[in-house]
Amino acid sequence: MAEYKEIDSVAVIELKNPPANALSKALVTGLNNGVKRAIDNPRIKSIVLIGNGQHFSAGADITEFPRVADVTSKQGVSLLTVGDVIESCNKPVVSAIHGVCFGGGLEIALFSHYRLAVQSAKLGFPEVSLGILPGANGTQRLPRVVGFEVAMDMIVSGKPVSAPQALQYGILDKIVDGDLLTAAVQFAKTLNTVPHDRRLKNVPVPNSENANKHFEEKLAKIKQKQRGYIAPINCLKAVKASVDLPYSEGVTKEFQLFMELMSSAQARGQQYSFFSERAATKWYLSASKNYKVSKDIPVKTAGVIGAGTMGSGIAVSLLTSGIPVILVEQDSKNLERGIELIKSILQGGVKLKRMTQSQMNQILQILQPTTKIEDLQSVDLIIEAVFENLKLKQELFSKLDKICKRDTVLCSNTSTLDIDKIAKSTSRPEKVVGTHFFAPAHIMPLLENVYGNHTSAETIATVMKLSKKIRKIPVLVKTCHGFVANRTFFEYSQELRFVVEEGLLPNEVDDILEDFGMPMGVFKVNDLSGIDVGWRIRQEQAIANGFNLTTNTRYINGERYCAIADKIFQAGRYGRKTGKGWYQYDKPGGRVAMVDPNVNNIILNHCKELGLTRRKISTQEVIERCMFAAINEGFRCLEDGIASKPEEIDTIWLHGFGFPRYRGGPMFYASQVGLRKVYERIKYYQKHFPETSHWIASEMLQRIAESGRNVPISEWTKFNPTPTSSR
Ligand code: 3H9
Repeated sequence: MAEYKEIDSVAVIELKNPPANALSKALVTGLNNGVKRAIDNPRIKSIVLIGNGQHFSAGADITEFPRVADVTSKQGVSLLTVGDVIESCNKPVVSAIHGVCFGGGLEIALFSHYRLAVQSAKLGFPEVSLGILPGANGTQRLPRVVGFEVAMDMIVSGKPVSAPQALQYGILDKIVDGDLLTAAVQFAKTLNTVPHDRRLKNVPVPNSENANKHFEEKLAKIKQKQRGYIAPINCLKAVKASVDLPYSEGVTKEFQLFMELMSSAQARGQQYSFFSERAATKWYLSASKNYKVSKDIPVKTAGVIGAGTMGSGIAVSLLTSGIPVILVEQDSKNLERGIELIKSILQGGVKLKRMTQSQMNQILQILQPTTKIEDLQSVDLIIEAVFENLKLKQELFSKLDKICKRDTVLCSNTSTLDIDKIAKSTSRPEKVVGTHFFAPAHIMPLLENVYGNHTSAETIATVMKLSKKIRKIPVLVKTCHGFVANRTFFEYSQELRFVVEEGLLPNEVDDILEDFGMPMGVFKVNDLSGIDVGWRIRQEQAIANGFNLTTNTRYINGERYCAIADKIFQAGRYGRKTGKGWYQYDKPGGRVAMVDPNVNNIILNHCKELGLTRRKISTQEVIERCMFAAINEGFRCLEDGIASKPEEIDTIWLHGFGFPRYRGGPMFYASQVGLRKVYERIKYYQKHFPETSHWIASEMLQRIAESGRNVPISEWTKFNPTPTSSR
């Protein structure tokens, strides 16, 4: 776990816990033993700590977090006890850093007396994203090196800094070229004693004159931008303690704030999110088709068809990851508009200093706009982003099948359509796959990849690998109407439209959702995505299923239907782009949503026409109805084999819909409410709303709820009554 060796008068202790040298109890104990061994050996004059493999250390072992006492224990060996041993050691200790040096790893480095790194190393405290704070004195030590303001920014944001930046801040003493171990040993040999100020607890926090002002400003920002999150606030308070209190009291304050977070439901949700994002990328169809054994086709060139908002965003994601793109539009006018859109997105990146003007120019050089679809004949992969219409997509895929080389992967950015129906129009269904991006495609992190009955493992491996390359969080699901994202979101939003039909106004519903932690209420989301888009999807579906949808429709095949959204569409209110939708906006394309009495009149008239008596609806009812409807549909996705584990559904909601990370995702939220209660309430709503089939409880949910025990989320799929594959 920690390997000890001696090079001349230098003891080298290598942190070894692949893949990221997480500081498990065993590794910390090994480190402690190694340092003590070096202290006890009179031949040893100095000590080097270094990481084995790709990183110095990714910090404390998060898998051990459920046992809070282990992480924080002042008895036995913890990060704090080994830190004290390192800091008080009279032989100079040098941390030699490469890869990442995060969290507890950086705390170990800050207990050390000197820090060296290679140019490519990254250093930071990402604890805030796990719902905690750097609890091994990181909040008291970092400010003593970099000052209050920088420490506050690093710890509250959780963002790492590069080695050159760390050198500038004084976190590093030196950046070394060549072999890190050789350089560190050489450096360690030049050291004899540990100067007083090399033990950070002896040093005051520099540049702290304006700490009160910075603290207040940051607190206001957190309350506005990270509404509902408690970890950033405790991080901020802990860093402030480094200025307000002597070291020994500061660490006590840090401990108290750390424990508050560690035992919070938010930390459980955020840590679950960390692991569920990783679990979601591990796809498995069978023993010979899964993420471990299936090989991808390298994507060196790509095509994007459709230069609208989605197509342009997709092209930007590919281009900024270094993949040359051939962008196809049907005519030069639309093509020109797409190029302008791409330029304006890139220009935004330049403005935000995410790239330089010359980097932007280089990116544009690998963009090849064209109106000739034949230009796509030799690309490795194509993403189609045309209108959401099955016939149109089938025609396009049939054409691509004839034009493109045999191993080109054909992807559709459909958000609802069955991939098998699209694949059917080609002679290569094994190469057809869904890549469902979320708007704006260059910003939203989720990529819902969709496999059909004929999609090959190689094609799946290709899009999963590509997703990571273009910095997306991929989730693989099976084809069906709406896949997981839109299937579950549909029930959520439909239930909220019913709530409006029964008594609340759109802004009242949105306020409740935003208080729950959603970044935007559902009606604001509708306005952003376009009321006309939703209307068109509903019309398409109605036509496909052979019925006529009008503003008088109340039931579809006996199912309750709410036509208010269609009435909003009929009133010419298409959302933000027209300056009015569920809300009134300051201007077309504007962002400031205001309540519009005209919308309220449409709703009230709708109810009057139908003879509906409006009523007061509680916050609890709103949350239960939208969340439990989505959760029940989530269980059905598991039953149908559309999703293979709850973590996939949660990752989709976290990164596709901005579900609050501290709640983990809807399925995790259900586990926190308790599945027994969720099930009981679903049965209650079914009794009250028998004409809505999404209240028929999923059999899987029922089985778990009636099992009489608190089944952990990792075991839910064992209760699936209809496991459809071996995934
Ligand atoms: C902390 O330090 C608290 C202290 O301040 C105070 C305590 C008192 N623990 O992401 P990847 C696993 S809190 C356990 O797929 P990449 C990860 O689950 C800690 N496991 O690869 C995955 O496992 P699997 C603060 C960890 O190359 C595998 O490593 N630190 C840990 O894209 C590969 O990970 C953080 O928050 C861990 N700390 O990225 C850092 N870290 O293969 C969190 C990773 O079974 N980690 N694993 O799915 C990261 O940011 C990224 O994982 C890292 C590698 C950049 C390291």
